Amino acid sequence: MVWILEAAYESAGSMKIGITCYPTYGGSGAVATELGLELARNGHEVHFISYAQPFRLTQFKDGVYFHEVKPNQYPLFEYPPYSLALAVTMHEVVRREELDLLHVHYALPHATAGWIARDMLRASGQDVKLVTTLHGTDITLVGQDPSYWSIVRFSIEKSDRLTAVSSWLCDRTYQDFQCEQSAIDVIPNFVDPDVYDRDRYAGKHVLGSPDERIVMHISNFRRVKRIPDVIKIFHRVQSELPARLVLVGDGPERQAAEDLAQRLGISDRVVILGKIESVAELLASADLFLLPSEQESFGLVALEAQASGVPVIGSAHTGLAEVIEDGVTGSLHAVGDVDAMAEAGIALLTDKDRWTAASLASRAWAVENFATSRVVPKYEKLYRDVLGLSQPDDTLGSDAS
Ligand code: GMT
Repeated sequence: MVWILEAAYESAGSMKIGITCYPTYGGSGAVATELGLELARNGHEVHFISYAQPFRLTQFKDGVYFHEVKPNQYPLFEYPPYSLALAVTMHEVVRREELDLLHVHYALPHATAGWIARDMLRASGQDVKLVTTLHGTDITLVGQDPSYWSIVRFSIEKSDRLTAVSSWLCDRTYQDFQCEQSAIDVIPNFVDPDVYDRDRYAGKHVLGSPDERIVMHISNFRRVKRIPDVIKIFHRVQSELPARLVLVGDGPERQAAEDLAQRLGISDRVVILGKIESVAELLASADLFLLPSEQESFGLVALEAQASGVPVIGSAHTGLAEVIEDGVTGSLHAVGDVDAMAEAGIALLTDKDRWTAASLASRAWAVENFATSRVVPKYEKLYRDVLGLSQPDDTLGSDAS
């Protein structure tokens, strides 16, 4: 589907940007979509290119277009070559819409398809710049698989600019791919404080009864999230106070979560809501958020929780250390240390003053450091830089690097 806007798009300083991301439930698709929507609000023209409409792109927005990639199913193909079909659609859209740059989210295979599209364009005398944002497992897990490592390295090196969502991920990219560290800009993920706002939904007890503390976890239920640890932490918490665990999302570990809750005898305390696209109202009902992941390059949902005034307990030595102010907006513990995580949770939930201080600090920290209006201009600055355009006088100084 293509959304066509009749009016000619002409405004000073505006850019035409193609965005490719995974459209499915997940942080990288959420960030890419929120970025595109904010860029459009800032007067740029944005073209999403993917195999399905991104899950957070739910309605028509002025200046926003969606181009569906349709890989042909031919009986010879056991695996239809999506990356090639994506490259062809990128090439077509850049030519037809005269895009200035392609911004791809998650290196595999998006940076590779972007590189092919850019080279095809160059062969016909047209140019487009390629910006790749590294999100996490494209570098740390999937990117390390021998069947992908060399193409991920090659593709990120061929990008005109690279960004990583945390310094932790930047360092990992350098270590795991021996890329030039200085070549990567760290631009953190961001949150809209007007949407993720506890006060906005105040008084709405959408979950549980008022005397119960709501402990929440939201993810795509992959192994890296350590869902059994979430259940074990909650098991200890609910033995000390009336509490309910609300799990949002779906994925391969969901059944194991249900089984473990059953074995521990806490099934009646655990609610599994499945996939929910807008989680702001749910987060506003939560008292504590758990993210005990094996690794986490950023943890967008931890940021959304904090903006909603929800302290977060997470894993130390991951990108969460840049997102959670340890001991202030929540706490960080060694991966797998469910006892320490449970104790920290109980300490917060049983001390009203302590919880209130952590909740207010969480909100303030998220708004001051990660508000959309602070972070998105860093991408705009980077785009202008790579395109050799002058910067408006009032953009952020040099802190996009
Ligand atoms: O890398 C992934 O696991 C997928 C990706 C996603 O699409 O959800 O998650 C990563 O990107 C998010 C957005 O930048 C980050 O908030 C997540 O921390 C990161 N996941 C991991 O590092 C496990």
